[in-house]
Amino acid sequence: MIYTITLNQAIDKIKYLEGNLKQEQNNRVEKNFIDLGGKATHVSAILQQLNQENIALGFAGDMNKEEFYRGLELYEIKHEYIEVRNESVRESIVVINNSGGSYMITEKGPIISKLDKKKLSHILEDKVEGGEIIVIAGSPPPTYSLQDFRELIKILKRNSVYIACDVAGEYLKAALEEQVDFVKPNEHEMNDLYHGEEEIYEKFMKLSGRVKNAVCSLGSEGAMYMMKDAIYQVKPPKVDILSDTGAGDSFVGGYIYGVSQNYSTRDCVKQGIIVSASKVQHYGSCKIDLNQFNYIENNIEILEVR
Ligand code: TA6
Repeated sequence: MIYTITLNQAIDKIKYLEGNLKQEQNNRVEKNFIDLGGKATHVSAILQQLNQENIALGFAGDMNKEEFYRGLELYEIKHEYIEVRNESVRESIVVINNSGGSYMITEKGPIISKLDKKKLSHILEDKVEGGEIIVIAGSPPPTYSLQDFRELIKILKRNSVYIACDVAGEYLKAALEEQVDFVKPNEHEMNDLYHGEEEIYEKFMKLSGRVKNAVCSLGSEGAMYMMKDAIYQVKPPKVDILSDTGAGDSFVGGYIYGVSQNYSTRDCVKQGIIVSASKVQHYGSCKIDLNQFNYIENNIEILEVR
């Protein structure tokens, strides 16, 4: 089984503008979408669309749970979220310029009690078995400390499971120290991890020496991975980008699908690129279309960059 853990769930409110966002002006919305938010929940939505069984776990406020659950039903996601009483699932406002480019404005999220933290630990202790895959992704809520995060990983490591983490900042550092199996920083998160002036490739070589499987996502330029001392970049073909929101999460969904199918690292990265290049052709945060996969796969470029 694949479990996804979103510690801080979100609902995405996507506003596609008539023009480009301007300060001190009334920016008119041309199209309005509501979609599931939350990085690991997006992984669940992608796995569902790829017909790969999985269960979504995490915390979700109970005040607006109907709206959140509607999104889960839309993607037929099986879930066991812990409902946080008298708190709301946070909103992530995504503003998309008419001529491309987007802005994301995300709320902090709920206060998680010690009791609710324990509930998640018990679910994982009861459910997770050896050989399974766990994806933890997204920013934890304000009261979910680094120590809580480390303890969560330690519980998972008691079973020989594959732990994938798509987290940033201090949580990424903690994930590396706790020796998870997979991380996927983007360029910004790589530069946050390694402050020096060296090339992104040099930084990626350092990262690859600290974790079994590392990918650095490069937006529309694809993603890079390391294999036998060489660094490869997997580049998608140019496609019409409607929204890049959730592209990184979709990459993780495709990569994890590859892991579940025992693909090679190269093919896991390719699967991630195919899925994310489909996602950006949709306004929604985690919508893909399998009919787009063939064109993308037949026009992917794999370059040895180091
Ligand atoms: O990566 C896109 C996205 O998942 C948005 O859909 C929004 O939910 C946001 O990121 C949540 O990110 P965070 O890091 O705050 O968990």
